[in-house]
Amino acid sequence: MGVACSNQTIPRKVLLTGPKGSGKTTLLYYWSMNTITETIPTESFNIETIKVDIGGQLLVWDVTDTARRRQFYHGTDAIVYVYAEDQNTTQAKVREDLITLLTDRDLQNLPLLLLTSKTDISGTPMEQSEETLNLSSVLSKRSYACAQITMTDTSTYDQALKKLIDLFYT
Ligand SMILES: Nc1nc2c(ncn2[C@@H]2O[C@H](COP(=O)(O)OP(=O)(O)OP(=O)(O)O)[C@@H](O)[C@H]2O)c(=O)[nH]1
Ligand SMILES: [Mg+2]
Repeated sequence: MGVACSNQTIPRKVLLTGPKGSGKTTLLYYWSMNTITETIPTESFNIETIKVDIGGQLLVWDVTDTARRRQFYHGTDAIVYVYAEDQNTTQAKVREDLITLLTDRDLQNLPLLLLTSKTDISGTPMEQSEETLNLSSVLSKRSYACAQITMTDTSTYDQALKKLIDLFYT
């Protein structure tokens, strides 16, 4: 992947979550296999180990947005939240979900990567996303980064992975 990481043997646990159909599994399999694959809706979760340079590994849990999501939180080192604006996912719903997620006692103060997905469809300007979502209260004590991703330009997936790795060291 061409991403620098420290020489650690214990994989970092990453919780990859967000609304249904937002593109989480597409991203997970790209990070894992370096190719875009067809997906089916995730029933519960997917898990992949992603190797980064110099021996680092990420254990990424792709957990879809269900009432049972919480059982996957314990031991998480960083959160990746993927959302795409469409008829089913409004900014208000995303904000509400993010506040519930980020105020959970198992996830407080953990680094967050906030990804706006499917920008080939929505074209949401990323600079506005965290502001539009009005998340300052839950972002103030944590490292976070934002990015736009689209499966039509996989360099956006590579850049998102680099941002995730960087978050572990800020
Ligand atoms: N146009 C477009 N479609 C995308 C993009 N990313 C994913 N998709 C499509 O959106 C659909 C859902 O993608 P998934 O990766 O399965 O989404 P998910 O978030 O894992 O969905 P659940 O498992 O149901 O929560 C698939 O048909 C993908 O091919 C994108 O950037 N642009
Ligand atoms: Mg999925």
